[in-house]
Amino acid sequence: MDRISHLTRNTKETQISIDIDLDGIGNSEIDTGFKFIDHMLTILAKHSMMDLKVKARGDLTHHIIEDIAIALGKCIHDALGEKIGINRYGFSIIPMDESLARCAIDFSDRKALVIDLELNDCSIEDIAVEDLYHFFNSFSENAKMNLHLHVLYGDDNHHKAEAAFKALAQSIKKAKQVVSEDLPSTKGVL
Ligand SMILES: [Mn+2]
Repeated sequence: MDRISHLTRNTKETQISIDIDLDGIGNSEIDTGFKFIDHMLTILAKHSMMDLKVKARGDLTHHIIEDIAIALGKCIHDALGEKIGINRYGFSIIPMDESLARCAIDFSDRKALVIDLELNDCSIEDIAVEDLYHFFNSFSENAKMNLHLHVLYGDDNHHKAEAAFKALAQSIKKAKQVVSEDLPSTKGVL
C-alpha cells in the first residue's frame, strides 16, 4: 500500500498545501516564502528519503511556520497509517561542520517534546529562533511522536539548525522503515 498523504489547510491566516510520499527518494518542491524554511524542509525530504511538496502562504511568519508544521505532522501521521511493521524508533547523531545534533524519535501516537538547539541569537537568516522551536512543537504534536532533539555543541546558528533537521530526517528515515509484518507494540495498538 502506498504510504502517501495530501493535505490542504486553508484558514483566514494561512493557505497550506502538502503532498508526501514516505517511500520516496528525497525529491522535494518547497515554496514557503521563507528561504531558511525552504532550505530546512528540502534537507528534511532529502535525508529522510521522503518525497515532499509544500506550498505555503499567509499573513504572519509565526502563523505560516506553525501551520506548515501542523500540516506536515498530520501528513506524516496519516501516511504512516496503521504503522504495521515499522521500526517505530529512529535515532541519529549528525554533524554539520563544527555543530553536532542528536535526535531520537518514537512514532508512538503520543506527543512528547524535549528540545534544546543551543541557539543564541534571536534569528537565523529570515526567521525567528522562537518560530523554529514552535515548528518542532507543532510538528511533534500533530505527528503524534516523541521527539528528543538536542544540539550538543556548535558555533554557527545556521549549522546548528541544519544539523538538527538532518538528525530529525535520519531518525524519520529509520523509524518509518518497514521491517516486519507485526505492529511494534506489546500493547497491540499504536
Ligand atoms: Mn545550510
